[in-house]
Amino acid sequence: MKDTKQRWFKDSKFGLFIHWGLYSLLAGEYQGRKTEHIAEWIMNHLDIPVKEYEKLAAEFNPVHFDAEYIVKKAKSWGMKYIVFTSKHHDGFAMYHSKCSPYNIVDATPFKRDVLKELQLACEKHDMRLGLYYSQAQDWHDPDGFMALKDNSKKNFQAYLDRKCIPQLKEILTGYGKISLIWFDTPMGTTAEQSRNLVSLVKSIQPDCLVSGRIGNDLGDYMTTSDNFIPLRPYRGDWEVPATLNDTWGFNKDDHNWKDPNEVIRLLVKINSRGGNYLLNIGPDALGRVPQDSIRILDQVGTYVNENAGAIFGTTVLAEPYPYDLNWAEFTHKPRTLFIHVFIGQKRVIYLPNIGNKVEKATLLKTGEALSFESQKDCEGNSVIEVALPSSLRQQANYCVALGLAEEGPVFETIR
Ligand code: JFZ
Repeated sequence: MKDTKQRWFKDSKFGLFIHWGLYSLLAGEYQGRKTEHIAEWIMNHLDIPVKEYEKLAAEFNPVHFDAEYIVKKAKSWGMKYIVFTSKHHDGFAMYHSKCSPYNIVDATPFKRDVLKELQLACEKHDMRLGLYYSQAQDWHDPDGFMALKDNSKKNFQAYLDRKCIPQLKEILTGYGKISLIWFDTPMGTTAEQSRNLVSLVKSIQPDCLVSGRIGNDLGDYMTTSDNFIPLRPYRGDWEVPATLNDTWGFNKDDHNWKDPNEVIRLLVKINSRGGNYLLNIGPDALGRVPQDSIRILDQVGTYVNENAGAIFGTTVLAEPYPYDLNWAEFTHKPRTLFIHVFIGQKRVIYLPNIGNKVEKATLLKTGEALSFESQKDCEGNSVIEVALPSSLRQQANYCVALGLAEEGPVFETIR
């Protein structure tokens, strides 16, 4: 079982992923050709030669980047940690690296160490900072792996020694407390190489977590496949990395934004199963966060703030609710069941198989008491019915808290 043994990770529930790099400048299109894939992979998918891609650095001048704005926004959305791409597969360091001039300070007209800015903003606003670092794929270094290409002639260890390890040392020593390193796509990394990278991280910052994608079954917690949620409660600590549209890095043509209500539901679903939701934004070439991302996350944040008590500090139910519902998700604290309702037009909440004695029902965001009845249905199963005030009938996305008499099981199994 993967266990971070760290309270902050278990309690976080919601974090912000930031994919930002030279690819953001291309925004999904290079010399009139568009990528059909995730935008940060454009160099690979469109076969842009290193010497060509490198030239992007000279144009990278994201004057609107504002670390404090992003951190304050994340805080306002209820997020507890940020994971920033310090180096993605393209090999470009988004901080002032001393071991590779291919970095945002030395290679761009911008010359600002955005990681330093992010660190300071996180410290100022009490936000945890984690760093994505692409340890295996590096499309800039001749010995770094590149997916979908021939890697057979590469000396991967030489790349690790020359770039990956020195850069990890830099990001773990120069930017304050780093709460986690988000390794990714381990590809051909051997078990020994993975173990060595983990040891390196822990030797510099013992409390720094390592993501599941270090490979070889290592890592402090499980990272699901992108945008995928385990069906059953997964024992141990885990996280779902997810997008708001269909790309991580900015793509000007991707308007397939998720409905904010769907995002709220995904968050609660993931939390109810014990996971954290690491939700992505992809700033553009000028460092601006897409307005659609802000719009969606502002709405999600409203739900999170109004119902924080039903999200943070919740624990996974020993037994999930035995029926598949299309209108609700449940979270739980000792002696309290939270019913998150996601569809409108409901007159009552009718739930069979509540085994525990219900003592009270309240609308969480206002504290308003709701009338309810506990009965037996014709088959002898316990049923609870909560009356919803007419003011709620047009609404979706609210949470009803049921106070329970006992700490024991909440639900009855289906007999
Ligand atoms: C990886 C990256 O390649 C991608 O650019 C992005 O950073 C994302 C968060 O992580 O993408 C993956 C990695 C693994 C799987 C899918 C996408 N996987 O195992 O299914």
